[in-house]
Amino acid sequence: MKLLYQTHSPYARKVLVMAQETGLVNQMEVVHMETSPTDRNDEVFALNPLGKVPVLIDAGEAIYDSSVICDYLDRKHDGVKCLPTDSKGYWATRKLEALATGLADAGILVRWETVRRPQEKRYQPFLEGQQLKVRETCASLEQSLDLASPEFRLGQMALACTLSWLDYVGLAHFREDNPELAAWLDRVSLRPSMQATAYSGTTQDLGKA
Ligand SMILES: N[C@@H](CCC(=O)N[C@@H](CS)C(=O)NCC(=O)O)C(=O)O
Repeated sequence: MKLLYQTHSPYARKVLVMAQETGLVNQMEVVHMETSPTDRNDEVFALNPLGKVPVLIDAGEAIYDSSVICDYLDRKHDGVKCLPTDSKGYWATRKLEALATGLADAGILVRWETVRRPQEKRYQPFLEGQQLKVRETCASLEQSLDLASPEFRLGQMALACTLSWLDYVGLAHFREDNPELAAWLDRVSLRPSMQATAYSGTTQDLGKA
């Protein structure tokens, strides 16, 4: 299998953390790809018409997005499933993953309205709307997540990748308001799967390369 990856993507890291946790990483070639909506990557577009990574190539087929890849990979190993098989566990995991992915989406939009978009094109109400989503989601997780649980399934993997990405890009203020969540992140960040997939690099938008 080949994974088109990006070293600073929370979505791509979620897939690689899962591959590490399940041992599937040993069957995978991981290739870094730079992507940005302002800078077309032909190699990625040839496989995913959305032009986004991660993309998994297996048996000649391209699979995307990160959530679908994780589901696909979970059917390819015999260890503890990252998506629980019981209904209650499955839906709780899916919901947490969706929240974590949405949190990454909002964080990326915050970056567009701050550092990525040219200053004169930034829109303050939109920025504030995305910042509100980040704040509300972190506050909700601080209250609702079972932070003492040792469980580390797809939902927790996605959340760890998103929160550590917020740290990585300088949006770490969620830590002040949500100390339990921050402590949880620090704890799960010690896992070998997280240590092996630390972020590096930065997105190259048009005109910023
Ligand atoms: N929903 C997608 C999001 C993937 C995504 O946005 N990837 C970014 C890298 S962090 C990307 O490739 N962006 C390029 C673009 O938006 O054109 C997933 O979960 O895989």
